[in-house]
Amino acid sequence: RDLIPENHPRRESLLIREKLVEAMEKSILVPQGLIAHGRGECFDYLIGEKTQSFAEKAIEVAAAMLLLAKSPVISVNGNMAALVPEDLVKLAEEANAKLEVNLFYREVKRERAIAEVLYKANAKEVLGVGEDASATIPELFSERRRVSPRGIYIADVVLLGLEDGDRTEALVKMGKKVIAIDLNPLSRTSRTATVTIIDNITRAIPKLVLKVRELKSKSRQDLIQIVSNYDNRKIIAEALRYISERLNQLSLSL
Ligand code: PTJ
Repeated sequence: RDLIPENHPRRESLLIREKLVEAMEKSILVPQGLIAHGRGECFDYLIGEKTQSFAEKAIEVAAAMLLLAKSPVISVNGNMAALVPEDLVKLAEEANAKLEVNLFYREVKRERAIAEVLYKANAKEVLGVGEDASATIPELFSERRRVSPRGIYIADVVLLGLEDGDRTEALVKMGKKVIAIDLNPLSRTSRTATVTIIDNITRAIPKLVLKVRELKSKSRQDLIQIVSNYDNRKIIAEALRYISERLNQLSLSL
């Protein structure tokens, strides 16, 4: 951290890397999480490291969907806990959602470390730790299949970030609505989710908190209206077009 100069043009991005390395040292993050983040950084470059309009639209729909849900759950993995623990807790509070630890590389030590980070950030309850993850998502073979019977198992809306495609597919097959935050518009998660926020979790989660707060005053009818005309394929197509047009512009300006 001390080795990163104050005026380094990419200081913020480098500090995020430091956060991830620290989280890895505390067993919150797996080394594979660093690699996943690197892939994300590359896509973030391509979208200009800003929340673009395709993400703003998805954030609005996601906020309305969370407010309309009966049992919304925020699924937390190592990368999310390392980067945005306070905002995840705020989001859970604002949207009246539960927080559940769900890991691809599941280990009790990691589950506990992640729950501890969330409790430190003022979480009231964290599901999915140890014996609590006693229910099983059908047709899923990774450790992500183990979920809380009080949380993801009975949820109607699940928000997740940095995910492998298998669980998203399995959750959708169970009839759940899935809100995914993924910088890669081409990933299976992005293409399978009900709503895909193509943005960095470090920007998307705080923006989602604000949007939920803003939409809370709307009527149920207004919220249904926001959700009803949404087409996720259009959002993904918009992101891909944005990237290709941006690269085209950049190639002309060299
Ligand atoms: O903590 P665990 O055990 O659950 O493991 C988590 C990882 C991330 C290691 C695991 O889920 C994994 O291997 O994920 P993938 O299949 O690499 O997918 C991660 C996706 O998240 C990729 O499409 C990345 O582009 C994207 N991504 C990476 N960093 C960010 C991101 N999306 C949003 N914000 C980011 N900061």
